[in-house]
Amino acid sequence: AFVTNLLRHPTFLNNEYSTRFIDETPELFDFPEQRDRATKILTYIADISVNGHPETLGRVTPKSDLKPPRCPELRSETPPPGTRQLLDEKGPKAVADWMKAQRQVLVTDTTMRDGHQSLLATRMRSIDMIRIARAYGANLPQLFSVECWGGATFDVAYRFLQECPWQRLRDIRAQMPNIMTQMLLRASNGVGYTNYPDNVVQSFVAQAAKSGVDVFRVFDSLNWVENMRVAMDAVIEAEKVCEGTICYTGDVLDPDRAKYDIKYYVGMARELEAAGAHVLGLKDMAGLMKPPAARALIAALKDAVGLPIHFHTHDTSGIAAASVLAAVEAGVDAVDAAMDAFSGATSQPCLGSIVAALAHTDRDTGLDIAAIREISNYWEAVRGQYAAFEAGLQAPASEVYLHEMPGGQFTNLKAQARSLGLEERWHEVAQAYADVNLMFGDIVKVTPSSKVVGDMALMMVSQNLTRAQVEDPKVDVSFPDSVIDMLSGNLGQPPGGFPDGIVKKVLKGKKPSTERPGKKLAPVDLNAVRAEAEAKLEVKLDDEDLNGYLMYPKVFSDYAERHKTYGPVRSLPTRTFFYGMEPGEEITAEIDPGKTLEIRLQAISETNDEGEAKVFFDLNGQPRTIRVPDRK
Ligand code: BTN
Ligand code: 3PY
Ligand code: ZN
Repeated sequence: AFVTNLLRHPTFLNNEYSTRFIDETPELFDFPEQRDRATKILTYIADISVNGHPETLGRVTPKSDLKPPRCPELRSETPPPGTRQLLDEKGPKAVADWMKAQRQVLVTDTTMRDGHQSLLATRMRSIDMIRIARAYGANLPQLFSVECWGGATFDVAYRFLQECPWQRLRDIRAQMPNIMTQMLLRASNGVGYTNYPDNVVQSFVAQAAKSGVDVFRVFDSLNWVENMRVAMDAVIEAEKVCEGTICYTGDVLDPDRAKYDIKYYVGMARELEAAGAHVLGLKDMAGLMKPPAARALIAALKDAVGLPIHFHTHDTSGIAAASVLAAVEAGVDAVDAAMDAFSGATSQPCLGSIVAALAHTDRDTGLDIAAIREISNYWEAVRGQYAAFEAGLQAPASEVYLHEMPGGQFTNLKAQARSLGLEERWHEVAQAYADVNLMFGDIVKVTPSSKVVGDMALMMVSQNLTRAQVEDPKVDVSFPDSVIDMLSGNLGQPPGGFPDGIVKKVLKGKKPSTERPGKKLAPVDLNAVRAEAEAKLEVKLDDEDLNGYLMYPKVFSDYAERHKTYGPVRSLPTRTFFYGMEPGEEITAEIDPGKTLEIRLQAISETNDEGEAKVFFDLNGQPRTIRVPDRK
């Protein structure tokens, strides 16, 4: 192994070594660990090749003639300075001033976060993002930001992809040093589904800033600004861009939905400005903002606050690009879009088309449409690898105006409905979702409040309960835990509070809390938790690990346990990760910069009497055999 390391070392290969090379090159000696990690990866490949991946079994398989994703040529060797340099040199307030001073519409690319969250159940792996990040920096340096972190991507990375979300962030940041990275943060709910103690939220934000997040889009799932302050203050403290965000629901032009009228949103915008936001986010998570509403609301917000406005929407209805263009006419400063191949339906509207529509106008984005096409071609090939996770909308659906489900929830809830045998009754689920919303007092529905509404809707359809029955004090109903939790006040307060009748019924007369949930949660002793978790998992936890554990103790622990067995599987090609290898196939996996494993699967034996199969590999020229249980 030492000789292999020596012969492969770039310094040695380039004839640049001196007599002290061996003494000065400690990595020549780390073969035991490399061998260990290689064995782990081979164990993973062997297992998946024999048994299949539990997540893709029985699902659509990628086309066999799929072309591998190819990165475009870089248009510049060193990435031209962009928004990241502005933030680092002049700070977040300067970023906000610059945004307002621009005529050009600023564009955020959401492909690496909301795009795949809304189309592929959040299953995109880090390797597919990191590979293209350099091309973003070199070829699209005018982008305002790249949304690539937070929301559901955090727990899905640990839970389903067996990889570290923090490492993803650091790697994207390193490859794309000139464009601001952006994350979605659920305020006091962090990147989870529950309200965390204040110091956990603060620690998480500080770590995210340190690991590479530049823009924090902070929202609250009930639009309660009071519950956003801890997170917003932490972002401001870290000197990153605090995008204080309004979640849009209802229809500002519909007199029957007067609860969420222009006055309501203007009031919230003023509160966010007073709370110190640098940018005002307008988050239309379900894609409800029709073009005339966008025109009216954005004009009103521009009038009311001095902050630049950043508009986010979803194309579920098929009309989102028109809303974006209406927002642009009304003077919006920045908009979100997904790269063409990851756009449309429950995702964001199409980035290339928006850029083309604005070209040669006074609000031209300045983005290179050919560069966009090339990057989108890369994404097209990437998307093909994830065919198993496509669950999408076949056509635009105005039904979204009925149910108001967030784009990121839609496919998820549909899958949940399927698993309960309710697939055929999807339109009833949609109607129930709408009914539950009104029963809860017409609330904002976005993670985590959207999950609560979804849980209740599924329960009603599966038990054939109507809204009237659920509200009837004489009908006995056993409510989902998430409903009890929300109506107890544990996610905070919606505008106007929850209706008394339903609260009484759900809580059986117990008094709900109307205080900020974080106020009564004791601070967590971070060092004690770290020591405890290290002892339990028998691994050292760095600060990133600790913050992952604090958000998701069980999910992180399971990840850490699997990591001991399977090692750095993040470095495997996506096809291998989900489908294993065929005899005769060869792949490479870069487990560390410059440390590449060349893996060839030679053969798979018959399963023996003990139920084990042998998988024969060639690893960097050496034969290796791995035995795995055949669980088929
Ligand atoms: C998951 O549990 O769904 C995702 C993580 C992968 C778990 C690995 S895949 C190989 C082995 N076989 C299993 O059934 N689980 C582990
Ligand atoms: C999330 O919180 O993950 C969302 O995408 C909300 O829209
Ligand atoms: Zn979204």
